[in-house]
Amino acid sequence: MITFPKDFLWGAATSAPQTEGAALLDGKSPSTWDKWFEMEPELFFDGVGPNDTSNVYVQYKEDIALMKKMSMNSYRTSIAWTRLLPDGKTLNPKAVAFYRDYFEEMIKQGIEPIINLFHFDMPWWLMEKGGWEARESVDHFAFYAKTAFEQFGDIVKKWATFNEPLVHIECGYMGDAHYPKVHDFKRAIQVGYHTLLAHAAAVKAYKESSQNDGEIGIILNLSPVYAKSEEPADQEARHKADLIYIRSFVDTVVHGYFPQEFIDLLEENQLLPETQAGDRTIFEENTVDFLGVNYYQPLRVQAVENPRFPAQSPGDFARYYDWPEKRINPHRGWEIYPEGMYDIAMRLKKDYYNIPWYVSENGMGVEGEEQFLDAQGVIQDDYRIAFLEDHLAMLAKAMQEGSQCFGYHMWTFVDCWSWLNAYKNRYGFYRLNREQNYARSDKASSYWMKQVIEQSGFEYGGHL
Ligand code: BGP
Repeated sequence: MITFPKDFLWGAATSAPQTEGAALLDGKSPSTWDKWFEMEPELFFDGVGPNDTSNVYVQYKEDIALMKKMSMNSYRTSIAWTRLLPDGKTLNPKAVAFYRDYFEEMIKQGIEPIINLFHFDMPWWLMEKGGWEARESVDHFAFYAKTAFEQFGDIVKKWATFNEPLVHIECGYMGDAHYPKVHDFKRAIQVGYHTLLAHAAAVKAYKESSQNDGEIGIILNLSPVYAKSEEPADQEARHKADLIYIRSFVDTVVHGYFPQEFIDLLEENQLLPETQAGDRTIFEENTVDFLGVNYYQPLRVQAVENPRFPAQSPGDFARYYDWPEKRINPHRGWEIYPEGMYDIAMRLKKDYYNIPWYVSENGMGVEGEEQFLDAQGVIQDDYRIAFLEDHLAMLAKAMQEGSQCFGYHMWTFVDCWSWLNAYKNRYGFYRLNREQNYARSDKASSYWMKQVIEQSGFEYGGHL
C-alpha cells in the first residue's frame, strides 16, 4: 500500500490562457498568444487558437462541481494579466467579478485555489515594448501582482508568481515554440534576468501587502540531469546543464542569489545581463515560501564535441543524449522516468534545506484518446493510471525519506488547449468534447484518482 498524509493537497493544474476562452471579451486585451494566432494561425495545430479553449469563463461552476465529485481539495489556475489590467494600469471590474466568483466557488466546495500570476501570457501592449527584455516589464509585473493581492488576497492564500520561467525564455528566445521566436543566447539571458527579478519584486509586493497572511512561491519545471556516462567530459556537461537549467533558478528563488559559478560562466561567455544597483537586495530579501515543481521528464546529456566559444546556446555546454533504453510517451516524445520524481525530491531536501514543495504538474498527453472510448462513453486511459501509479509511488518513497512534499497536482483537469499543439495531446481527468458544446465526459483515471484521494493511497502492483 502506498500512502499519503491525510492533509495532502490533491488536485490538478491549468492556466487562464489554456482554459478560459473569451480571449477578447469583457474588456480583456490581447495577449501575445492572441496576437500571434491572428498573425500566423497556420502554426497552431488544426488551426485552433487561444479563443477556442475549454470555455471555463462560462463553465467554471460546472468544473468545480466535477472537482468536488472527484474529492479534490485543491486546484491551480492563473489570472490573465490582460483580463485583470487590460492596459496594465486600469482595473477591469468584470475581471474582478469573474475571478472572485471563480475562487469563492472553489472555496465554497472545499477546494483550495492556488493562484499563479503568469503562465506564458505576456500582454501584447508590453510585448510591443520588448516584453521581458525591457527593464520596465519588472515594474509592470510588480504592479499587476500588487493589484491581484489587493483584490483576491483575502481569499487566496497560496500564490505563485510564474509558471515555468525557463519555458518562455527558451522557447521564445532560443527557439520557435513561443513568440517572438528569437534565437539569441544573450537576449535569452536578459529575459531570464528580468523574469526572475519580476518574480522577486512580486514576492516583495506580497510581503508589503495588507493581505499577506498566506504563502507565495514559484512554479519551476525541474528536469533532473543525468549524464551519458561517468567519463569526466560527460560529467562536466551534466554539471553545466544542471547549473543552467536548475541552479540558476532554484538557488536564486530559494537562497536569494545566483550561483557564483553561473555568473562566472556568463561573464566568460560575454553573456552577462544588464542589472541595476539594488537588484541584489531585492533577490536576497524576497525568497519563496514554497516551490511548485513541474516534472514531466529527465534531461539526459553528454559532452559537446566542438563547443563554440563564446557560447551561442546552452548546447555549447551540454548536448542532448538519446538514451537507447528510455521509455517514451510517443505522442509527446517525452521520456517517462518516474525515478526522476524521487531524485528531485531528494535534491530539494539535500541542497535546498528541505523546502516545502508540491508537484504542481505531472501528466501524460496522448493523441487520439477517442479510440479508447468504451460503450458507456468513458475513455479507458489505463496508460495514464499506470503513469500516475509509478510517479506517486516514487513520490511516496521520497516522502518516507523525509521530503516535505505537501501535494500532487496532475496536468490537467479537463483536456485543455496546449499552445502551438492546441488539442493534439489530451492530458485531462475529463475529456473535453469541443464539438458537443464543450461537454465534459469521464475518463477512467478520474475514478481511479477519486479513490486514491478518498483512501489517501492505493495498492501498488508495481510497473517499475
Ligand atoms: C507545461 C506547461 C503547461 C502545459 C504542459 C504540457 O510545460 O506549464 O502549460 O501545456 O507543459 O505540455 P504541452 O502542452 O506542451 O504538451
